[in-house]
Amino acid sequence: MNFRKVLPQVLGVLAAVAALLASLVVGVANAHGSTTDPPSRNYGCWQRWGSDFQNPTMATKDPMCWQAWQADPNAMWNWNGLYRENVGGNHQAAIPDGTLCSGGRTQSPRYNALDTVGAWQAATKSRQFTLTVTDQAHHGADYLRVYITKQGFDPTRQALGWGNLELVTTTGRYAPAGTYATPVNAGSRTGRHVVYVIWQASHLDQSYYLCSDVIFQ
Ligand SMILES: [Cu+2]
Repeated sequence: MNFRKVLPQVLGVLAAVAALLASLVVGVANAHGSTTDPPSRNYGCWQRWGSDFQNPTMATKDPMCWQAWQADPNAMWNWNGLYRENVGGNHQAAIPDGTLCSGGRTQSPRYNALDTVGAWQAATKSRQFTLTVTDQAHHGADYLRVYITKQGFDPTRQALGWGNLELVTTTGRYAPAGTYATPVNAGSRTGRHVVYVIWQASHLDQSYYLCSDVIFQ
């Protein structure tokens, strides 16, 4: 066999294999999604510290992210994977009080530290804002359900339960796309709150449970 003659074909096959592997890696890394504005707890920690997660100053600058990274870095690397399957729409039955931000400790212990009570870094928002869920996998949405904590609830001192939330927005369906945005009206709320989003994906019964910390001006 003349190696020089087959070399271009060998290189062609290698390039095809490399492209296939790259697409598989991207496919895994880009599966699913989260609330990206205002950022969910683990998405925010990934945004702020993903490229600097071993920096010891995180412990004092951003202590809630620090404890989450210590507990399980995969909660941040997999910021898009906080979901349950086959809940059948019975979200409150599937998610006990005190575990709302980990989706009822889904894939435990990966996301458990997202339930930790404390002063998570919060995004400043006006009371009428646009909420965006990023769907890297283009699953579509049967609906987004947006709750906000009642005025007076203090997420820095109290564990979050269903009784602390008020439903403020339920959307219709979204065709598969990269992002789904909805206007949200927080009414007369002021100060620190948690925005809680249920994203019911459309490709199968897969529901996402997402806590975002905000401060309303
Ligand atoms: Cu998914």
